[in-house]
This record gives sequence, structure tokens and C-alpha cells, in this order.
Amino acid sequence: MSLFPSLHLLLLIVMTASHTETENCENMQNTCLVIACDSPGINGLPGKDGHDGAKGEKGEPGQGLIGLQGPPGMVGSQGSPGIPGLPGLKGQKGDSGIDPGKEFTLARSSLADLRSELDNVKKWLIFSQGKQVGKKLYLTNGKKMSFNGVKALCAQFQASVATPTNSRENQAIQELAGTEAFLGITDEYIEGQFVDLTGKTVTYQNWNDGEPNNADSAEHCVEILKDGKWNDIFCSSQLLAVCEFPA
Ligand code: MMA
Ligand code: CA
Repeated sequence: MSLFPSLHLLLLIVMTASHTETENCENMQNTCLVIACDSPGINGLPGKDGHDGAKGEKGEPGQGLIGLQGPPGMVGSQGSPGIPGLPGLKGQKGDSGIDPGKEFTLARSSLADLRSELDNVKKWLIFSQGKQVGKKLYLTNGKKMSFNGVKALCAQFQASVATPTNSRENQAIQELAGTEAFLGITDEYIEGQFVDLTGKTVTYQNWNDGEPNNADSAEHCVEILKDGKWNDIFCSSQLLAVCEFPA
């Protein structure tokens, strides 16, 4: 075969290349028919790509592995405030708010005021009603009663029955009473042994002449007479009550 194409083949190549871009496939086919009338030519070059087809239906989800989780999204804008919550439970009782230092100062001041007032009351009481000798204060309610009655009366005031331990105290009781009064002295436990209400044997004594005589063998209490002298007497006698207070 010759290295040079035949005249027909050259003519076909020239004719094919001379077609304009706007020529459609039908014209090409006509051209080919014309050529086919002669001897068969060689196949032409591939035509241009066709137009895109219609969009296909959505495919099934792929079977590949799930990708890695993406980074967190941007922070959203602030929301509107919520509705107020319910009231909380009642709290425990708080401190009283007392200042111990201030309270102590007030208490000390009040105590001083009370002491002063008490001293004034005592002075008034002694001046108007009683007799004081040293640390003893003698008072009477002006009533007559039995020895047990006097003991009970004085005990109500944390006091004792008047018990003179010297002549000054004896005189104070005498002057306060102005009449017969019980003393806090008895021999009710041991006849003839006179003791005070604490059981202590009395050392100071101021018996009247001939006393104590334990008349009728039943005189176990002691009275102070108008002149200050003592006489043993029945405990059931009704005599003035005189009490002895610490002053
Ligand atoms: C007499 C005398 C006293 C006695 C009383 C009793 C008036 O005095 O005997 O010792 O205690 O009587 O009332
Ligand atoms: Ca007597």
C-alpha cells in the first residue's frame, strides 16, 4: 500500500473538515449517503458530546462509614429570662443581736441601782419598823402566836426567831417588842439544856430570878419579859412574834 492516501480518502477528509460547526448530524448523514453511493469510506471521527440528560432520582443512602463528628457550633444568642422560682423555705431563727459586752455593762449598772435602792429600803425599814444591832435586824409583825407559829412565820422570810447573844441585842429585842415575846431558844430536846434553833448551846443568858423553873415540868420555850429578863414558858403560849434578819 502506498504511503499516500488515495484521492477519495483525501476528498472525504477535506469534505468532512470543511463542515461548519452549525451543521447537524442529519446533514452529516446525508453527506455520508452521498459518499456511500461511491465506495465505502472509513468511519468518521466521534461526534460532539450530547446535551445533559434529565436529573435522576435521589439515590439510596451510601453504605460508607460515618464521618468524624464536626466541631461544636457557635454559641447561640442569650434567651429571655425565665419565670421567677417558688419562694424558698423559711430560714432558721437568727441571733438575737444581743451584744454581750453591752448587756454586761447594763446588767452591772442595773445591779448597782438595785443595791442602792435596797439599802434605802433597809434604812427606811429600820428607821420606821425595826431594830438593828451590828449585822442583825429585828422585826415584828405585831402579832401573837405559838412558838411553832413564830418559827414558821420567820422561815417564810428566810429569817430566824430573835435570839440575843449579848445585852445589846437583848435590849434591842426588848425595846422592839415592848411586851412578852418568844426567843429562839428551847430545852425541848434535853431538859435544862437551852440551845438556839441551830442546836447550839446558848452562852449568853438573862434569866429572871428563880428561872428557868420548868413549871408543871412543861416549859421548854423562852420568853423575853418587858424588862428584858427571861422566863421559860409553854411553847403553846401566845406571844409576840419577833424575827431576826441578816442586815
Ligand atoms: C409564873 C412563874 C413562871 C412561869 C409562869 C407561867 C408569872 O410567872 O411561875 O416561872 O413560867 O408563871 O405562867
Ligand atoms: Ca418559868
